[in-house]
Amino acid sequence: LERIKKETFEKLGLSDSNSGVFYGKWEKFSEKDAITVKSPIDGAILGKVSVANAENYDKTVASLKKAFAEWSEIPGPKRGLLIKNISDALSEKKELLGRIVSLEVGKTNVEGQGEIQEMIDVGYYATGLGRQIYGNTIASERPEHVLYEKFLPLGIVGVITAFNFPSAVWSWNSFLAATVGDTVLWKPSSKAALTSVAVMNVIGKVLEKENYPNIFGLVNGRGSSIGELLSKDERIPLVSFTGSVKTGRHISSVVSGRFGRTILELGGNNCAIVSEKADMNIALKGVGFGALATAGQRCTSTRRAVVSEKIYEDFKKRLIEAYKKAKIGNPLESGVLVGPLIDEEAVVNYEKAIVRAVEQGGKVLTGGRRFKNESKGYYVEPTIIEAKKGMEITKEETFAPILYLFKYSSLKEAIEIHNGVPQGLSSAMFTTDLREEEIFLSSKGSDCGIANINTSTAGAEIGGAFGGEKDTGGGRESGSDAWKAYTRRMTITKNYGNELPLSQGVTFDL
Ligand code: UN1
Repeated sequence: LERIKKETFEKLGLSDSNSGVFYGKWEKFSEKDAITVKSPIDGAILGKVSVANAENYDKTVASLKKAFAEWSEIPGPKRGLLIKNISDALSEKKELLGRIVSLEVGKTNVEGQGEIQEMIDVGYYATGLGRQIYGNTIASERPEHVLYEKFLPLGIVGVITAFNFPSAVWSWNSFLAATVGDTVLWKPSSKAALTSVAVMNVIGKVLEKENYPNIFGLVNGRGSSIGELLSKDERIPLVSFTGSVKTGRHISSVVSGRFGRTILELGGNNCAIVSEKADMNIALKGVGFGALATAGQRCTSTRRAVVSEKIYEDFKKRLIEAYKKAKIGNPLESGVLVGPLIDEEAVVNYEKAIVRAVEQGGKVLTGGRRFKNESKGYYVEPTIIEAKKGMEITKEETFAPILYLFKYSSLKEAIEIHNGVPQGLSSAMFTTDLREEEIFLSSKGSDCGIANINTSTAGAEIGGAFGGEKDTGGGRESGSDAWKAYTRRMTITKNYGNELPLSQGVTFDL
């Protein structure tokens, strides 16, 4: 690990002490309150990242405000081309950046690479968007009038990200926001500070080479102080937040109190319904991937499986077998499917959830304990718990590989269990029956923002809009027309006639 770290750090321009504040140039490293980044793989210190203070926070926002004046004037297709150059640069460094993600947050090698690929994908999507920032032309009720709309840049967009997708979720927001003409202030999770520095290092060089103003600012921080400054900041008309329901609720009230806008991507408690008409192999793989990938630390992780009573015992047996085969350990080793949790606190939360599940009548079918190996990393055994309907713990999101298994006898009951939680991000149904599938996708079915048939709740592509309902917060990011959220819509009525006819038949003889 030491060797991998050394090589990756060198090639990405990282050191033991890194500045975590960027406003066109890097602020000097400061020891005060610096974040000490530990690798969850073995608990070893990777390096330090300094944090922003009120003064350089302000400097960063001021630089973004200045940049906005210039950047928003540049034509969309040109802005898109800059994002293309950024994506090209990220592609060149993909392997190294993916490795930093693995070292810092414990993703397996392929998942670390996938994370960077997700940034590259959304970057190329944004490049095309640069030529497709369009509004509608609407039939006017008045003669010789044109009614149409434009989507104009909004200003500075604040993006607060979580540790589990430390760069991809930032890029969903930032690349779209920049393409529509905004500038972006990034406040990363203090658990993923190094990744933010590595990414901004690559991007900063492209901005400099292309001679564009500084459109991306970075302010690392610990605790809530920087997030709080950002939420209250009148200069930031939109705040996109990914994280817990509790923090999201707070940010939402602060930002809406000043009539700012938010995009919220909060908790998920995603469920897969497995019908007796499912293709069993696909269902096992789909549920297994959803529950185990990123050690159950995705917003889209499968946390509940509701299985038809007709196949319940068979499915259960085979899923347990699959779990027992899944290799746990150093995520950079080939063949490992389940890496560590992010930190000790996450392990404790996992243990507490299991104790509560058992108290509430759940039965541990496999796993349930901290996973011991020779390293000091934060490993746990992937766990399946047979659950009873209504168990309180199954309504919460525990960021760990814990899967609750339920049995159903009718589709109506399955959907009731499926929807019976406060969150509404992702969902899945495994079936080959057209009727069941369409019910699941109808207004009587899944109440989530994302629904999947015969594929996992996790692993959404960037082309669709990403986000969910209820406590998930209602925001949409990434593909489809999610870009509109980063703009202000202007409705335009133009009279090219020689009279002044009024709408709704009103006359006004002045
Ligand atoms: C998240 O967990 O916040 O759909 C994002 C997925 C990934 C993104 C997850 N593409 O699993």
